[in-house]
Amino acid sequence: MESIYGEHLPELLELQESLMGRIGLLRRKIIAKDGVDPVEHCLTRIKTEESMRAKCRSRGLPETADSALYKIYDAVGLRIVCTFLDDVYMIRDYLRGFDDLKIENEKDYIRNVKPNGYRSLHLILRAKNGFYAEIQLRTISMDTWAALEHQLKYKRDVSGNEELIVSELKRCADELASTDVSMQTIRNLIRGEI
Ligand code: 0O2
Repeated sequence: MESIYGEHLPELLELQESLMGRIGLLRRKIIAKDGVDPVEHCLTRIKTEESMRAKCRSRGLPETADSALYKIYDAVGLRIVCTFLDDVYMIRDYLRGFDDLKIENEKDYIRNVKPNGYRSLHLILRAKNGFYAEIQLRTISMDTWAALEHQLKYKRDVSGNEELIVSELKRCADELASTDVSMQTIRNLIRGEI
């Protein structure tokens, strides 16, 4: 079967590489300025064929390159895991300043937490070549929660305990979020910023 990305996979790979390069340069610039790296780690992926086709179906879109490239915006994905809460917004502000990239949409699930407790800042970028990429920015705590929750979602046979599991996951997310705020406060105190 032909790839859902048609002949455009090399361009997606190019966009992915260029964004990772930009993030690398940005980190070096911030380290030179502030002496610390605001990014704990950064991951990237091209959405798999299977996952992209499933997303098209779930959106009622035909499984075509047009859907995958122009109707769904996360064929190229980057996840930037930051050390502190403020760093998430600092990186976002730097990204806003990249003049060859347009931020088409921003979803702030940190300020508007998802009902299950998911937190992250999602940016949809559009590159000059017309292709989109999704950048997820989050703290280490948010990333830990999302990774564990993602794994648990695939565990079946929770019959009878569903409500408890959902509320416990939400509680863990909120506790981690409160730790993020405390850690940020400690850093501000150390830096003499408060
Ligand atoms: P994958 O494998 O991570 O790519 P969008 O499709 O992004 O334009 P949508 O569908 O409203 O818009 O998505 P949303 O809610 O903005 O975020 C989509 C991505 O965020 C997901 O990608 C996950 O990576 C992450 N995400 C969102 N909600 C949750 C959640 O409750 N738990 C976890 N663990 N991750 C979440 P995909 O497409 O699901 O898959």
